[in-house]
Amino acid sequence: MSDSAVSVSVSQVLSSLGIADALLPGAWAGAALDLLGDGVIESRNPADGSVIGRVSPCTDEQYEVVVARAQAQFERWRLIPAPRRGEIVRQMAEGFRKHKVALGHLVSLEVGKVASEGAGEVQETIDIADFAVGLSRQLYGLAMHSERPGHRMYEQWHPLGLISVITAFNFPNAVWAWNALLACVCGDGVVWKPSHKAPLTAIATHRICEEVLAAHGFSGLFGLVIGKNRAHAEKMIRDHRFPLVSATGSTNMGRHIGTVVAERFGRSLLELGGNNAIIVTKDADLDLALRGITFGAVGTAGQRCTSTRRVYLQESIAAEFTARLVKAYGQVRIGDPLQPGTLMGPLIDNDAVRCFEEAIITAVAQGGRVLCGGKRIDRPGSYVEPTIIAIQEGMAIVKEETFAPILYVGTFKTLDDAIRMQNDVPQGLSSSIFTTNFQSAEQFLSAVGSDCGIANVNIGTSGAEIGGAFGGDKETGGGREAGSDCWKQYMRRQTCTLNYSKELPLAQGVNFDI
Ligand code: UN1
Repeated sequence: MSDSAVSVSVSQVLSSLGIADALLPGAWAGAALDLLGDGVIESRNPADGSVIGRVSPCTDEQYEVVVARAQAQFERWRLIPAPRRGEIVRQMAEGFRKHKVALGHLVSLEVGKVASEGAGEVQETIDIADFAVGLSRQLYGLAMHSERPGHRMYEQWHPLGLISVITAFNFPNAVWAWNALLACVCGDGVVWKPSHKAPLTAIATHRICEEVLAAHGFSGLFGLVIGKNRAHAEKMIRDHRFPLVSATGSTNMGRHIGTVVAERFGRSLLELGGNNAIIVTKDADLDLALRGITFGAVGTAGQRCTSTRRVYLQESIAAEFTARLVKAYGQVRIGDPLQPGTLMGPLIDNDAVRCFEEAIITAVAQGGRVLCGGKRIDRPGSYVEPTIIAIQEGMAIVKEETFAPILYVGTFKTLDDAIRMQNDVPQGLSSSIFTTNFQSAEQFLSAVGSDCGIANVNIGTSGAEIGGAFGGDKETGGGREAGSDCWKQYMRRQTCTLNYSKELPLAQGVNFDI
């Protein structure tokens, strides 16, 4: 473990992002960074518990200003041709490229990701921005053949309106970008309620985009609403000005948001809990499996929705592979996220450490055996040991998502059993199999295989590229974000039928002649 000081200073990072000494205009930000003042939201570095910034939360009046401004700008923005909107998003991508290093460091300072993961997160934002630029010329609708003579039928996609984006601490930059940058080329406005645990990353991210928008006369098309508690989120989900609420967080949070938004016939796009498993068959390339599992379970200190939480090993390889896994865990360098070579940083805060400790106590009480780790690390900051727990079938805790580096390891006899156990949880986000057997791989990917939104072969459960649709079913919420055709959720579909004949034939052969 490394004890050396943070190699990158907070003030350097903030000043290179242009947010060190400036009070952000509340009119568009809805929050002011107030490094020396008495802002009530404290951003803390989870690596040592120090306060790295204070933010004044958005007031009710500011909320109104932010939403009204975004709404007014949306009404003009929707008339801008989509490829032109794409050009403006391209300029935002340039901003993210320019600030990639500093913004990545800020992510590390604020949420404890190791340096390459902080930079990787900003890269994910750049990737989705580039994707959105291409998409801005491909918002295609279908043309259909009408059953009536002299008629033409097609569908077209119009901007939807204002999108509310509610994000979690663990991807404080990229998950917003998945939503906002697609919504932007689709012609929408966006109001963002980030996690109060990562307000500085949100302010810096927002500022990069606001500069571009302001240069084109669209200042405020993106709004930012930072609050200490759930009050603003509660307001947003009830606010009819948001036809779509896109939210990332816990299943409990999503159940509440989904219900409230459905009641007013809004749409919700939910990306909730995951409980992702990796199956390793006896013929797998075990070196690959070892690396895939370690990154999936220990990377981001187990704080991704896609983190690997369960592993099922075929019986004949289980003992030896488990020993290798325990050995690999012993080699994980834990410490300051910005120190070169660190592989695992801290958890986000002390509450997360408590959840980690409680889950381990519960697992042991239910018959689990701690094979390594299991404790808080005695040093400043919210550090815990990456933990492996041998499980038996039927342990209730294994069906829950704990946002921490706890890996449950079980065994199986047949692939049918493994797939059944992998699916036997309420969540349905990501899943993997490590195998060199073609039939096992295809069975895992078949309609009776994995029930998750993401199913991988010889790749871990986390670290998806933006090109595919990201999300999962069951209690993961059913939403799909990022690539593929996810853009359709940010637009409204209109089916148009034109009659260019001199007759008025009715569909389905109905006669109604007067
Ligand atoms: C999340 O944890 O909410 O696939 C998002 C991954 C990342 C995104 C994770 N691309 O792990």
